[in-house]
Amino acid sequence: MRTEIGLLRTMLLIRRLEAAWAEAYARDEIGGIPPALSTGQEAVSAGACAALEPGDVVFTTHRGQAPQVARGLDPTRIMAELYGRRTGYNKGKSYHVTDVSRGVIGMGGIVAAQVPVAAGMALAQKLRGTDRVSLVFFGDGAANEGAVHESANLAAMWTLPLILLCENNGYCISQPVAVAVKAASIADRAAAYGLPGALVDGNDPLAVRDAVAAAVARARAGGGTTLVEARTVRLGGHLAHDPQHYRSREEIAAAWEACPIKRFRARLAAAGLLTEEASARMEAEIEAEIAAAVEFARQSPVPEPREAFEDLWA
Ligand SMILES: Cc1ncc(C[n+]2csc(CCOP(=O)(O)OP(=O)(O)O)c2C)c(N)n1
Ligand SMILES: [Mg+2]
Repeated sequence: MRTEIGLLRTMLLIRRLEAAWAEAYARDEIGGIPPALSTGQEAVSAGACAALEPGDVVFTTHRGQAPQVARGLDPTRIMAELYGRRTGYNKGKSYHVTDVSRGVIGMGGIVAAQVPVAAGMALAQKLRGTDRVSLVFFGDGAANEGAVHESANLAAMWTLPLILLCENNGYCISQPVAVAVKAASIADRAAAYGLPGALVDGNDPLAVRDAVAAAVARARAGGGTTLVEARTVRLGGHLAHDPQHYRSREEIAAAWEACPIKRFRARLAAAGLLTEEASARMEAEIEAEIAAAVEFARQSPVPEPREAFEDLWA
C-alpha cells in the first residue's frame, strides 16, 4: 500500500509525463495517433495500483500510460517508447507499453477487448494455484460492449480472481454517459452477474485504493470477481487534439475545480501531511525527472527496419 504522499507523487508523475508527451506531439517530435491522456483521472490508476502487489497483473485501455506509471514502470523507458526509440519498453515498436515482469500487459486499442483476456489471465492464475489477481481497466463506453458482459458472467461462474475496474470518465469520445447508460450506475450491473459491485469517487485516490484493496482481498481469498466503478472526469479531450466542441466552457471549468490532484494536495496540506515547500520540491523533482526522460528519448536511436520482424509472436 502506498502512502498518501506516494499517491500524490504518482498522480503528479502521471500528469507531467503525459503533458510532456502531448507537448512533444504538438512539436511534431512524435507522430501517429494523438495522445490519449488521463488528465483528471490520475487518482483511479494511482489508487487502484496501490492496492496491488508484485505478481498481480493489470490490463490497460487505450488510455494506458497512467496505470503504467502507477504500477512503477520507469518513466524514462515509457517516454522513450512514446518517442518510438529502441531504448523504450517495446524497443520502439509499439507505444502499447508492456512489462510482464511488473505485471503490465500491453494496452488495448480495441475497446473492451482486454476484458476477456484479463479473465483468461485470472483463470490461469487460479488454475496455477496462485493467490495473484488480474485487474482490468475499461471505460464507461466499453461497459456497453458484449465482451464485458460475457466476461463478467464467466468470471462469476468460475469464481475468477478478477477485478473489473470501470473507469467512468463521463464520456465515450463525445457521447456523455448520461445518454448511453440508463441505469443509475454501472456498478449496479454487478448484481445481474451475481457479483459484488462498488461505486467509488474516482477522484479520491484513497477511496479507489480502499475499494480495490477490498476486491483484491476477496479475490486472493478465493471469493472471486468484483466490479468496481470509479467515477471520474476527463479534463481534456478524448485525444490531445480534440477541441471538445461538444462540451460547454462551464462544464470544463467545473471539472477543473474537482481536479483530483488539486483536491488531494489541499487535503494533505489541511491534514498537516504536506507543506508548501515539500509540495514545490516534489513538483520540481518530477519536472526534472521528466525533462531528463525527454532528453534521453530524443537522443536514443530509432529501431532498424529489420527489427520490425523480431519479437513477433503468431
Ligand atoms: C471495438 C471498438 N469500437 C470503437 C472504437 C473506437 N474508440 C476508441 S476509444 C473509444 C471511446 C471509448 O470510451 P470509453 O470506453 O468510455 O473509454 P475512454 O476513452 O473514455 O477512456 C472508441 C469508441 C475502438 N477502438 N474499438
Ligand atoms: Mg469514457
